[in-house]
Amino acid sequence: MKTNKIKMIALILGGGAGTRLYPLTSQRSKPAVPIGGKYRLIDIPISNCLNCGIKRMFVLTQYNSASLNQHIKNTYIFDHFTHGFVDILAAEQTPTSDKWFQGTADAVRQSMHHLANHEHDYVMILSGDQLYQMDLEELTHYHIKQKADLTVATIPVIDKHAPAFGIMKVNDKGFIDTFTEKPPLEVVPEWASPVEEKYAKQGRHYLASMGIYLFKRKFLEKLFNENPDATDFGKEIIPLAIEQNFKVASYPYGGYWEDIGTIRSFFEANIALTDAIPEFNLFDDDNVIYTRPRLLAPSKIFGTWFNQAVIAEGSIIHAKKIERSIIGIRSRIGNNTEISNAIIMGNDSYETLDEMEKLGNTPKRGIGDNCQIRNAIIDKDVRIGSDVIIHGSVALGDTETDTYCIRDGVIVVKKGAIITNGTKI
Ligand code: ADQ
Ligand code: ADP
Repeated sequence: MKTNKIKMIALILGGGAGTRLYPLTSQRSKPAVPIGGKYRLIDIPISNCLNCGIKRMFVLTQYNSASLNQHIKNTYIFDHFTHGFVDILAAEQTPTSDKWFQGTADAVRQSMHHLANHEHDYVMILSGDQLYQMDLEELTHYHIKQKADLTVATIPVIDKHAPAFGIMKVNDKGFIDTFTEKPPLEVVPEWASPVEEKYAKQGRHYLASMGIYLFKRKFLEKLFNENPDATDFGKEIIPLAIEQNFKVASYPYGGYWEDIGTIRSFFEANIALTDAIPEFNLFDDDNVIYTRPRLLAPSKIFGTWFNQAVIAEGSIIHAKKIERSIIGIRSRIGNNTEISNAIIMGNDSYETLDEMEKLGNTPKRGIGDNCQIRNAIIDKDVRIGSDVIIHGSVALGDTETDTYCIRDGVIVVKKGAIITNGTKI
């Protein structure tokens, strides 16, 4: 592919503190959060890059975790003809800095010295918590055609969503004239732009930055050198580049794109994968989503009624009914249990029959008999006993206990939690 000849390095912003995805991020870094039953968040941007011929990537994360390391090391293995790599750069103490990444631009700035060893003319910056399949090669050709210093991928959004994004105005040559990071709702109407009719009909009058940036290497270095205090792309770097009259292009994108940075959006994006024809397509030979090959056994099912369910491999399911749910790898679900609108992340390993015998009153790993689970996320390695009811609902306020959290009506059972027989949440 042509992008191979274009000397490009991709940096994937793997997450700040990860507080918005808590408790899924309490024991792992954000890129390692499981999604779609068998993938991890980081697989999405990495697969996007690989499908577009970008084979050199750094994942920038606030803190490293064993599971992230293991996943990357065991999944993204390149042969010596490819010269590809996926390396994790965690915030680190250096002789000049003892601080964590202070923001997105600071994360990139602190990582620049690692890039210096690799020949490159362009730096692609991607976000680690978005679900989308974009042709990054087309974006690159657009950037080159426009002779831009920086290109920002842009999507039209409705007024209510605009305050969550960087909003811009673009001139008829495709360059960004003005940019405001997360405008308050009152001023949003001032930022309306002429958009294609199909977007106008949906009320999507506002051009939002997708947090996907393509920089000329020299330009990025210049911006960092001249603005040593800038720590964030949206708040500082992008507006500064526009103010200083550099060529900042907008690359219009119209496909599926979902920010999955909060529990609610993460939950909905996962459940949407159970639709008959989901907007995010996992069944596409040309856009494979890569993940760790685990060589698990096929799943075994005993009389369960399924509707819109995504079932990962290695599972043993006796349940009565499973609907609009994601069932993750190595899940074990007991008799007569009903699950709907739920994400069951599965298990990291199996319990042997011997181990199960020694458990006494502790429930087995997985979900027991006669349970009802709805509007919930069950993290990995959870032990749910029998006759347990877990019903998430928007009527429930946000709360936290040792074993679960409620966020925007979704009950999230924490990794490794033990929920005893008869519990009702
Ligand atoms: P936000 O998504 O609010 O806005 P931010 O929370 O800073 O921006 O995160 C961008 C990406 O970088 C996320 O993947 C996040 O996890 C990661 N990240 C954040 N801080 C980090 C850090 N210190 N170290 C490593 N990674 C970090 C941005 C832009 C907006 C744009 C939206 C689109 O600022 O202009 O509209 O993205 O989602
Ligand atoms: P997560 O990020 O999902 O919380 P972990 O940090 O627990 O994941 O690590 C998951 C990895 O650890 C998996 O690759 C799994 O193979 C391995 N693992 C965890 N527990 C065990 C175990 N008891 N035996 C073998 N492998 C395990």
